[in-house]
Amino acid sequence: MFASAAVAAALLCCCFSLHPAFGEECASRQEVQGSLKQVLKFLSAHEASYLQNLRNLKKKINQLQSSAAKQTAKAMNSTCAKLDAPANGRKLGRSHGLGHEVHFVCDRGFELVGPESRLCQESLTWSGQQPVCQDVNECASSPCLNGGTCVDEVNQFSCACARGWAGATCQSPVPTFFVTRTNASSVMAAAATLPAATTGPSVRPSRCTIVQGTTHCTCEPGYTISGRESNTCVDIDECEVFHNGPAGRLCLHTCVNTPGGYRCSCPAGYDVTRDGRSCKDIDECATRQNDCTKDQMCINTYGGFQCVQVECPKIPHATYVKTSPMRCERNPCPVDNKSCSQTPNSFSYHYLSVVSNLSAPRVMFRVSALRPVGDTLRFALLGGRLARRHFTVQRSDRLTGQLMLVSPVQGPVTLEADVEMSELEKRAQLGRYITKVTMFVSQYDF
Ligand SMILES: [Ca+2]
Ligand SMILES: [Ca+2]
Repeated sequence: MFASAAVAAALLCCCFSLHPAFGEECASRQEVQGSLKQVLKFLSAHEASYLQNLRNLKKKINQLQSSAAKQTAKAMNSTCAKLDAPANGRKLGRSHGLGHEVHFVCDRGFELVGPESRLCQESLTWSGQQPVCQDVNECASSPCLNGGTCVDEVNQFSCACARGWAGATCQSPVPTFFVTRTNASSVMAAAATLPAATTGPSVRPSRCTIVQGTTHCTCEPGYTISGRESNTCVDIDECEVFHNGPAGRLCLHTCVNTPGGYRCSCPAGYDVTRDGRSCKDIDECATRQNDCTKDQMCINTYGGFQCVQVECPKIPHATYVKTSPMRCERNPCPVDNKSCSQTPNSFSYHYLSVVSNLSAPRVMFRVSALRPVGDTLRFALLGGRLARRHFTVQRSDRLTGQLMLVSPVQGPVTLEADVEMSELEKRAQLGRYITKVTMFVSQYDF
């Protein structure tokens, strides 16, 4: 401002000097030159300061630019340290980059202790603590009765029963066998005079003691008094004695009597449980005891396993492409091709493993529309007579249909049911989605 005012004053003086009429009032030529010189000097100083300011500004902008570039490079290369999945669990999310989150889930029978997810923070450290998958303590409810000790196992428990009790939860008393006799003298000799032929693993001598003139003869556990003189003990056939007793079956599958005891055996594909009475399916898929190829999926079933391979259906007017191991989606239809647009939009595949004779009715599977379009959803059961004999499809809420088992099934058998979900808008079909459910029913009730 000051500079432009000075220049204007100088120019005015100049102008007046060029008009002789004002000659006397105007400054002399020398004075004008002096003024102009001063103005030029002033302008040069101002120019220098202006240029200096520009240089400073440019420098600052450069600094800002390079620091922003550094930040970007840092953000692009920045990752948090690799995180491991917890033992007996999984980690979801592979990116360890700044701002990314990973999630944790535990295998069946384990519960997560710690945060469900962790975030890669700006400090390039993960938020929170690493969670652990803790074995769910099935013993927490004290399931073992009559002084039994509970042993927590993965996904189950077993009971170590106190003496005199048996059963999965030590619920059954083990009877003790003894007789009381009064003829003391002959009993004491009994063990020594047993004929050799009657001894063996199933026949043992009894043990008798006299208490206040009364003789008590007892046998080892698993044996009972026998013989005219109560001088022998014979093996108890527990399989016979406890056959369908009040405490239930002694063995879930087959009972094998042994001298002084018994054991339970299980069919192929099962292991005897730790309590010795039940059978537990062997998970061939988890233990690599299967021969499925790498293109196939191993489905564990009760008493066995199945290798399955999802192949997209071949139906007229449409082609399908596999979008995940268990799902096929229709390729886009040509415009105005009604035959194509009426074919199902997708096929999803699900495999269920169940035991024989499951009680019915029972919900086996649910199909839901996540983001429905249109005004109506319709659910229906497709499939043959066998499917209709055992299944029905019901709606459980506005967006969900459920496949119900309506009658118990005796295996071994494989049942298939197709659940169709249709989306409609003013009765016009917008889309059809088929869920193919395959149910592997085992031979046994376990
Ligand atoms: Ca026995
Ligand atoms: Ca199995």
